[in-house]
Amino acid sequence: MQLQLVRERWPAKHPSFIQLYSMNTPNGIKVALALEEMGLKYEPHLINILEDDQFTQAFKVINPNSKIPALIDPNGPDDHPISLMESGAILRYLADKTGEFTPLDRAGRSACDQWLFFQVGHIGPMFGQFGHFFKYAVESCDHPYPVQRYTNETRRLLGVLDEHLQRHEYMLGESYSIVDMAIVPWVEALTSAYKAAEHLQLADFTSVTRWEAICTARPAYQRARQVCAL
Ligand SMILES: N[C@@H](CCC(=O)N[C@@H](CS)C(=O)NCC(=O)O)C(=O)O
Repeated sequence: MQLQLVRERWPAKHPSFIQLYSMNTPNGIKVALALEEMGLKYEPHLINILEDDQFTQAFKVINPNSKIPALIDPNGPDDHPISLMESGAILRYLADKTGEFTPLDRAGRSACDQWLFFQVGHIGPMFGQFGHFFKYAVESCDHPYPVQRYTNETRRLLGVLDEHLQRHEYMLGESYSIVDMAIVPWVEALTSAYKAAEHLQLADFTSVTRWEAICTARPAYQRARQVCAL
């Protein structure tokens, strides 16, 4: 079976645990955070994307798109193992598995998924491109346009979050959920990884700042940041 290739490349000490293949980037932290918050037993394996581990044949078995994070749950639906890619889909899977950090009624679940898709479709790609051009591609691109474009888009999205969080304690209202878990590592990265707080004038977004402080103070968040660290 194909999964055998993955298990041979990254042997499990605890084969009955969920196997996480990741690195502590914002998308990686999201899934480690959900596993920590939900108290699920899991075993992390570092996929070093700086050394191209994501392009190996073994990793492509669990993500043909060669991106972290991915996981294998040996105790998936109907007692079969399941492997999953895409952090949003993984958060949804884990929330469904545990019944935690997600509304269970249909309307609430749809509201949850709309913000989850918003994170995966907008926040991740735009903040990621912003970080790429603002910090990592400074040497290879000296044209001002990409930084301008992604600065504008990042600030626009922060404005969407800020307006929402002026009226809600957390993204889904009173309860911390997988939506907060999906978004907060990206917001934190603007300061910690990209060192762009001043450039983006993050202090303007007072409700985002309030919410970020509450989310990042959670002990699970502090633990998740260290999972699959280099
Ligand atoms: N939509 C994907 C994005 C995953 C993604 O972009 N992961 C980055 C790290 S944050 C990655 O693996 N980069 C390696 C590469 O691009 O080669 C998800 O949400 O899981």
